Amino acid sequence: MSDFAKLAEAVFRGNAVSVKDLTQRFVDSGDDPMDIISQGLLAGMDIVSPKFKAGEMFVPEVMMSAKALSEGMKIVKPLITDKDLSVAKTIIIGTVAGDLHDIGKNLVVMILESGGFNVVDLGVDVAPAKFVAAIKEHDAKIVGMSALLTTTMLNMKETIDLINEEGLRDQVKILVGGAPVNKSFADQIGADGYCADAMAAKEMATKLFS
Ligand code: B12
Repeated sequence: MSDFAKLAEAVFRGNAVSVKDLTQRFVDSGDDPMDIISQGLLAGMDIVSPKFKAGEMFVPEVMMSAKALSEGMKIVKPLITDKDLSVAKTIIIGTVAGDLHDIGKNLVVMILESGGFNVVDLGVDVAPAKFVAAIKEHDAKIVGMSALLTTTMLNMKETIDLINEEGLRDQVKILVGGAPVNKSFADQIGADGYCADAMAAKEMATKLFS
């Protein structure tokens, strides 16, 4: 097994200690940070994605892989120059106003980051005005909203309405997710897409940016 394959394997296994150790070793021996990311860290998530989709891996295991990956990313990210991380790939994400659930949203954040996106996480209980301010500040092209309550999912519409009022709707694609949300609700409120899970979010974001 090549050394990068060992790193990928450690990500897949969710072994954060090993990921940190191997990543640091690659950095110390002068490997290109982008190679460490693409051939090691992201390659590990590429093993995870189809297994999760096929029901061979479950949420806690995926979270361990994503956490292990983020430990490696912490080491290499400061070494990446602006030319490597395109600002055009910025995604704003948050759990909508009144809602404090963030486990699923955090998983989406980790998986999107593993896909090389620059994710600005606004946290939980995010008011429509805060989404709007963040779109303007970061010149984001995608906004992701999460809601776990049937009451707060209505705040997705409030947020989209404000994005419209502020004249920003043509600039951004809007993705929604969370247990009570579905495709028909997404269509009803004027979102661009609904994703059932974090892997689908990564696939859709990749498609929207390409
Ligand atoms: C954990 C949990 C909590 C924790 C939250 C901790 C945290 N930090 O998130 C705590 C204890 C705080 C909590 C509180 C409450 N909860 Co709660 N909670 C849950 C529970 C058990 C699990 C949710 C979860 O994390 N799922 C796992 C994640 C991985 O799945 P997920 O969130 O769906 O995310 C995936 C996808 O949906 C998608 N996705 C998610 N977000 C996004 C965003 C985008 C952009 C995209 C593309 C995709 C995407 O990708 C994710 C990963 O694959 C659910 C029950 C359930 N089975 O859903 C109830 C549940 C959501 N809670 C419920 C309720 C009622 C409450 C409370 C009102 C309880 C109370 N009386 O206080 C409060 C509300 C607090 C508030 N204001 O938000 C109800 C909601 C009922 C309803 N119809 O609205 C549920 C369904 C439980 C139930 N059966 O009654 N809760």
